[in-house]
Amino acid sequence: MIRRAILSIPLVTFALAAQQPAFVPNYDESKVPAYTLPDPLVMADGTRVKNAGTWKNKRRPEILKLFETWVYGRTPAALNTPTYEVKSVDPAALGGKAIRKQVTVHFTGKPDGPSMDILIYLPTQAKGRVPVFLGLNFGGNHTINADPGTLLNERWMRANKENGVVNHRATEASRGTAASRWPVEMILARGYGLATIYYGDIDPDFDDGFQNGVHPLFYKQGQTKPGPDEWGSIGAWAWGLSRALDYLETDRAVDAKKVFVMGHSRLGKTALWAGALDTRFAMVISNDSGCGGAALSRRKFGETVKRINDSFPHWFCDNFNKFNDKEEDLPVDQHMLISLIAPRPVYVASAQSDLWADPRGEFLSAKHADPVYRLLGTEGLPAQEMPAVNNPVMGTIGYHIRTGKHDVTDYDWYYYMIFADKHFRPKGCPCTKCSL
Ligand code: GTR
Repeated sequence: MIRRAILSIPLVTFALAAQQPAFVPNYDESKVPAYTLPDPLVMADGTRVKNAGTWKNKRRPEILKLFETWVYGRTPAALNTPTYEVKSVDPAALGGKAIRKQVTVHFTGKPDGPSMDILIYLPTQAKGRVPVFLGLNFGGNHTINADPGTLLNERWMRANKENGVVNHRATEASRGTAASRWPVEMILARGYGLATIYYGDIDPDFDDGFQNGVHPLFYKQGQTKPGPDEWGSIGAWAWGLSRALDYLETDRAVDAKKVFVMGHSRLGKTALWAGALDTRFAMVISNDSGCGGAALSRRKFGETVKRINDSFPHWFCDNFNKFNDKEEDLPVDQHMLISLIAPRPVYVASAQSDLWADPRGEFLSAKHADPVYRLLGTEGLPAQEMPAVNNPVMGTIGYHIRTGKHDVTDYDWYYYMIFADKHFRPKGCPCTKCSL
């Protein structure tokens, strides 16, 4: 008996190991498999898309449906009952540089129902309606700047001792801990506004079977979780961005036709999906969004579809699991996500040591979306090859790879604003700082 028991231990261990071998990311370009990308300009029935009308009325809806069904899940429409509660307005925040507004969106109109808090900074020196960068943040609105007037988020946070999160709740020590990613003063000085929301207000970022966050608001009678082709957390976060835009459209100080949705990493994936779903976003910025964001899935470089689905089962729709280790069977790849943003300006940024997010795969997505941008009469991406490090390229698609790690830096923001200037700054603007 004893002998059998001893013998069986390594067998069990082996069986477990065989089930779930440790994931070893591929970082070797020569081991990227040969792959063929689906052509964004060829319909599912083989017809070639030759004009903007066919793109807009046929192919674009077809691609959007494929992403909804197989990748991010279907996103419900807005509820028609939201209310906006302006919690505070300070006309002279940040030493007089900013008007700071804090607005709570009550999704169902009920003051005790699900809600999100938008923090908005607008430059005090602005003459008319202000173009605004809109992005979700990871740690609460109070983390983006040390501003003592910002409301401290009271919701669940990821454990993070360094950032002053205790028992999954923010403390005063959390203020300003993400300031390096949000150069508020620099944004204001260039005439732009910034609006931001804690992503956990919309859906807390852990797998609880979709009982918290906004998903249950949409369950049909008897439904307890989203169906295989219904939205996961990325879908919910993107939905929240659109609800923020609904509010911004009502704010007379904001130029709602110039709202630029921006996000980093998982929130970069979210920004791209939000920009694809909601054409009111005038410009989209993906910062180091990687797998399930800008990076091509078929390259299997760094993080892969299986790995992301295993680590974060709540981010995508359940159908996406069908492509674990079978990226070549996907009816789409991520260049088609970027093409859904066309002809609106889109900027994809990578970081040199962020191999997990596959910088080359992010560039190639931008490049393979170029034919759609050109068909729609825009400049597309003016680069055949991946540009050198710290050499941004900018057409209607922009791309850069900077030195450094997975992060958002002043360098990234500096070029996002140059890109915004290029596309949205009125001609003859007296500002000399922003001319290319
Ligand atoms: C990683 C994940 C990436 C990226 C990143 C982040 O753990 O593998 O896809 O989203 O998290 O959002 O910080």
